[in-house]
Amino acid sequence: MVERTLCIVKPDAVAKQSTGAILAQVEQSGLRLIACRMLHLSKTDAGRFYAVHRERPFYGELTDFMSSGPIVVCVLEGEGAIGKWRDLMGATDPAKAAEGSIRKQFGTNVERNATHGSDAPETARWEIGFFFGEQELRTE
Ligand code: 3AN
Repeated sequence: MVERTLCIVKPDAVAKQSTGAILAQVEQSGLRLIACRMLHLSKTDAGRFYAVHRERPFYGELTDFMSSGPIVVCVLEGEGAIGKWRDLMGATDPAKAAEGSIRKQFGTNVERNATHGSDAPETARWEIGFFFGEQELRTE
């Protein structure tokens, strides 16, 4: 099934000038970039985006980090895009991520792990709608 998923290049990877290298690997994997934008989240917006994690002990640090600098948000499309992008990213903790995965190559630790990817079709829809309007997602 052709799916869409949200990809975020997080502040650590943008600051290290790794955005281009990461997006090149995304395109080489066969996933298609259908929308892309750089922006700087406020702490409030980072809190809204990660609201599902608000009870977790790392919520404050995570939202501080995600609002600490610019991010690049992209929508990826392709056959099984949600799982494919998560496989390409690797495990949440870069130390445990597979060799060659994005988080292994570009991540530092469980918080500064270079990228985000949606984990299911409903979350993908919600996360894409958080950043993009219909006009930006048109492919014809
Ligand atoms: P994933 O992004 O791989 O789906 P989740 O959903 O467990 O991982 O966590 C959401 C985000 O919260 C992760 N991308 C990560 O940056 C951050 N996070 C997870 N665990 C921790 C932790 N122990 N300390 C700091 N940040 C964390």
